[in-house]
Amino acid sequence: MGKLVLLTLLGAGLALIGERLVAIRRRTNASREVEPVEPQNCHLVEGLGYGSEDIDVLPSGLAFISSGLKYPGMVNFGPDEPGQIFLMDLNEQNPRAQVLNISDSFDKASFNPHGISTFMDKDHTVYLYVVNHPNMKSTVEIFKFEERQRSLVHLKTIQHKLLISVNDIVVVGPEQFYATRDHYFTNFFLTLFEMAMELHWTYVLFYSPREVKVVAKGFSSVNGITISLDKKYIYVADILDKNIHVLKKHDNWDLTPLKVMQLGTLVDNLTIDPDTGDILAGCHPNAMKLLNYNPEDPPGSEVLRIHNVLSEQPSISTEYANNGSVLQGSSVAVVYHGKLLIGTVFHKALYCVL
Ligand SMILES: [Ca+2]
Ligand SMILES: [Ca+2]
Repeated sequence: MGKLVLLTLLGAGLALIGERLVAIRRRTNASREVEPVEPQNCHLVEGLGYGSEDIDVLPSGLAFISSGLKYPGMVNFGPDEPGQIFLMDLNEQNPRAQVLNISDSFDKASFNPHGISTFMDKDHTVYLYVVNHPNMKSTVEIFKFEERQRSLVHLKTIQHKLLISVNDIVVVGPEQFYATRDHYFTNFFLTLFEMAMELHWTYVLFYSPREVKVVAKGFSSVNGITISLDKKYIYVADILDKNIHVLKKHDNWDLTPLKVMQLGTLVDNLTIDPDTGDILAGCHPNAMKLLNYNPEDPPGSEVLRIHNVLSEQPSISTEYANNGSVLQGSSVAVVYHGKLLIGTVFHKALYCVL
């Protein structure tokens, strides 16, 4: 009798594991190949070979780029050096990526930049907020941008017990931001369990010096976040559920769900076209290739544009798609008056004139 129970339990356990493995393959689009969509006028950006996970552009056309992310489960081809922030002026004919100096008061040796967001105050001073993972923890670093010196002055490190596994942020006021938590568990194997069991335990947080609160929850793995041009709506990507959530922002900073757009691809960071308000989404067409990296069959890249986001029927078009022969693991795309810049988790960056 004991043996029979044991065998039944073993069989049930194996069936569950098998079923979950199939679910992981489905969730990561493990058998998907992309159809190429490649604009004519593109070239790889010199000097940006080791990742450009997130990009944020000022209204003036200056683009900040976070580079050199080290993230559990993700390959890294860079030298064993700390991460950096680069700057590109998208007004230039042939924009170059230039590394920004960081003030000595900041611990540069453990700098591991991830999501970023810029903020301009009333006197036009520019601040760059950076999600940092020093020793795999999560902090938010506030820098002041010195345009003439092309440098960043470190002002403050923000830590909080709810700022865990932070992926991206969007700054909405001085020291006020929304942040996304992409995993519930911090242990790598437990995060795999979390993914396999399709737990929806991640959230969006609002942070201010006075108040820190969870403002939206129930996501599988919430990743990129940005704000609409009119500042009334917050857009967040749930990478494992392959969708973008539109949330209404209230005066007390609470968010309420408005709608969800399914995209069928694993959505990473989100940005806004300043001319149209469209969302640009950096996506992973096949995340299994990203997690299980094989140089013979590398992960591809995909950039989607969501038009008329707030209308009844938003439409979706593909701005860029490549099987990894040119660009691997696209995580973000920005547009600035007819120019397109695409960043990746650990690979190169591509600049196109549309
Ligand atoms: Ca961002
Ligand atoms: Ca991200």
